[in-house]
Amino acid sequence: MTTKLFGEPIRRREDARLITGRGRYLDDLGADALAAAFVRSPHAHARILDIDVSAALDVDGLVAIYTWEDLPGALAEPLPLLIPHPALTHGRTACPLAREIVRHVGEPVVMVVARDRYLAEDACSLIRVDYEILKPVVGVEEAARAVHLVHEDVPGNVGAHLVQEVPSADGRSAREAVETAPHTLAFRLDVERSASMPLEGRGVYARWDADDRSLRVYSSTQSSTSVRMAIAAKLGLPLPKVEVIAPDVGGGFGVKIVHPWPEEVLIPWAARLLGGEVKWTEDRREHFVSSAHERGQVQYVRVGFDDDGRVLGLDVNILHDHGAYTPYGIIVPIITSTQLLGPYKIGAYRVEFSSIYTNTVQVTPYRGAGRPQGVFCMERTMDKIAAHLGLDRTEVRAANFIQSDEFPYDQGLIFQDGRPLIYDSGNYPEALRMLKELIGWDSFPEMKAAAAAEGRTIGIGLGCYVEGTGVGPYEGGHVQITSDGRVHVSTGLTSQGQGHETVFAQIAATELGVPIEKVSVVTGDTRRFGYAVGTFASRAAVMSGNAIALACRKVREKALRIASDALEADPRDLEITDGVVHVAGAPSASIPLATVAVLSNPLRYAFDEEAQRATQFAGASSMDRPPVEEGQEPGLEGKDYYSPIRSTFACGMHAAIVRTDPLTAEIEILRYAVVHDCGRLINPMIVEGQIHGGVAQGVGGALYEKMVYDEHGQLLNASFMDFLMPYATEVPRIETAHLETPSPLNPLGIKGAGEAGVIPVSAVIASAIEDAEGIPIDRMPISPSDLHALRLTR
Ligand code: MCN
Repeated sequence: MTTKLFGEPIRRREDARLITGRGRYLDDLGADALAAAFVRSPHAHARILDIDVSAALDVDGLVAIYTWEDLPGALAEPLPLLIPHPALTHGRTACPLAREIVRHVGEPVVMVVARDRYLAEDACSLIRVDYEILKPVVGVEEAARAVHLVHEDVPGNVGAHLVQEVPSADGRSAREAVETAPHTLAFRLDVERSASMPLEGRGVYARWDADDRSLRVYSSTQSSTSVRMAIAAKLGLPLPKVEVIAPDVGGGFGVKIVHPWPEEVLIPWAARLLGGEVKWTEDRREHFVSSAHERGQVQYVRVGFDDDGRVLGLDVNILHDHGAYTPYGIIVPIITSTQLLGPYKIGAYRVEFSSIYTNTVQVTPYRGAGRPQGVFCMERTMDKIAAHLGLDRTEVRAANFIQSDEFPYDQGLIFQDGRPLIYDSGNYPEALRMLKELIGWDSFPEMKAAAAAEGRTIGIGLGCYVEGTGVGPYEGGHVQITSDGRVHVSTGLTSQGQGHETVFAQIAATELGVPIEKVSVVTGDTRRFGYAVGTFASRAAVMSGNAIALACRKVREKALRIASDALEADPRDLEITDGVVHVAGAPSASIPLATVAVLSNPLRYAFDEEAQRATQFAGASSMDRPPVEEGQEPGLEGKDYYSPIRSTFACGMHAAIVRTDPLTAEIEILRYAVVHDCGRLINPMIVEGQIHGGVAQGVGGALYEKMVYDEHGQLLNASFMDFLMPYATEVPRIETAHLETPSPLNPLGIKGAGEAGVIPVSAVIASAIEDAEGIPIDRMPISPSDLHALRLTR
């Protein structure tokens, strides 16, 4: 490998297109398609008595109106429950259109198709649905009391209940260890509901080809392959007759993962039924009330520790608010409960969670997926131990760290993929040392004193986490070199702004020894790559990155074999530089990869210069067509898959300095520092961008974002006027340092980075506010009025 691009901070190749308005998003497509709109439930819990569409039938331009009764066969069934789990004894999913009962505001009840969206919305407004209002269940603790039920057949509103227990080395249970420890603390932590809020909402555009009896579907999705499988299954079409393409996607952050959304099966169905094109683009209110939320957990903690702050026993009980349905099973609380321990080795651990139904929109994974709640729990615990013992907060963490010679480290828990949770590599003491230096931890007391002398209140805080990334089961890569010397890379997972066009090209260019300008990358298009899982769980770099590298290695080997015949040299003596294969040390004995690509195909016509040149090397006319050797395939292309034995664990540590206003209780982040370890970096600039974006989202979760429901299950702040998100003005400059402990689990030594930034932010900001104010901060987000109220209790 002579063209080194892996590890270089090169600029994102996709940005010129995306920031100059040349991106092609879902709503840029299908200008002539019929438009769909939905009548959605205005009630949190109600029985549908009657649907009267008669007034809507007079709308000029109306094409069709569908209710649940119109849905045929499998389409009328509840949508699939994607990740079953033995603890999920009462998993529930919704039908694409509501059947009899609605269980949250925003649940789709009627689909209308019309000539354009305005007419479709007009028709929606004329449809009368008679409801019998049922008692709504709102608030997870209220739901757990089970005075009323969300699903009549789910006792106690409990969808799942799980206990995992890891005893101490001497066989004591966590509860015993807590009770017998020299010091014990008990407290309750509350993390509010929030949501991923991509700037582009969801959307689907489907085209039925009556001649070919096939569907082409565009969806703003994080997994085109699973949307394709769902459409084929629900519509009874053979898989090859369905193509799904993810165009440019304006953010996903989890909400567009693999679950087939109702609209993703209804719109293609309507397109086939109507024999044409149908499109639906989600509006912002729909996104608030009909897509999905996350976070939303109440956590009760009991901890026992010794005089040095070492945790001897930790007992955590989690109430997880699942909303009305569980399409992903218990993935979020299981991630919280198994990743909560972070970089620490704890004497004995017991975690119990109950997944509780409420009459609110369903909960599905949002960037970080349960980890921000877990880290909030663990890091608040560390700070409380430090405060109780009068120790420095970094000392308590250091006392509990897994050491770098203890890997692989088995936490004794079962991870979300059903396999043992084993950390592969890391260096937590070094990460903390780097963080303390970056933020100036040791000199902060003088800074604080100086600020106090000027009447300013400042505080410093930190938070540490470990994140399982790169989950399986597999991802693939396909690489083809064409006779113009260009390299075409495709992988089935999709992109929502992570920079995949750049990093995958960096990997291919490095592996094949070609200039990056020659490499093009396609993602999320089932025409190019049919088998794939999707982009979530910070898995693209690990999964597709390694698959592409493996595919490139196959192609490289083939190229060297063909070139060695042409150059009459041993393949082991060959190198590829700038797209030319040459004998090491003898650059004149060379053959361009473009020519090798022509030679790889016995069917050669002298269409171009490269083909003519190839005949010189082949020593025969272009009409001479030797047979393809046994075991070989024509063409210079290769495909490979990567399937890990288990996840690889990234780590990070963040610190912040905040100022709190003595009068207004306004909270300002003065500095924010990150030390991050995602193994070998493919592109440090992209990783920093990912971390910065994640921290910005984390600042939202720490200070602003919160879904406010009233007792009727109405979401009171379902617009960007009322749901606060941080702007550039609220996000501080983020100082970042990288630590690279390669993963021993995959050929490229990489770990994921896409979610990292968001994970500890609430814990870090809480730690800093607590330091500034001297008041325990046990809930997130915290607004100036919350802080003011807390001050009054002091
Ligand atoms: N990378 C790298 N070196 C590493 C690890 C990662 O250069 N050692 C690069 C990757 O090549 C990729 C980026 O960093 O370009 C993120 O990589 P990875 O951690 O594999 O995460 P994914 O690509 O799988 O992205 C998913 C992740 C998740 S789970 C959410 S949620 C999220 C996120 O990425 N949603 C995003 N980042 C997002 N960024 C944008 N702009 N939009 C979203 O919706």
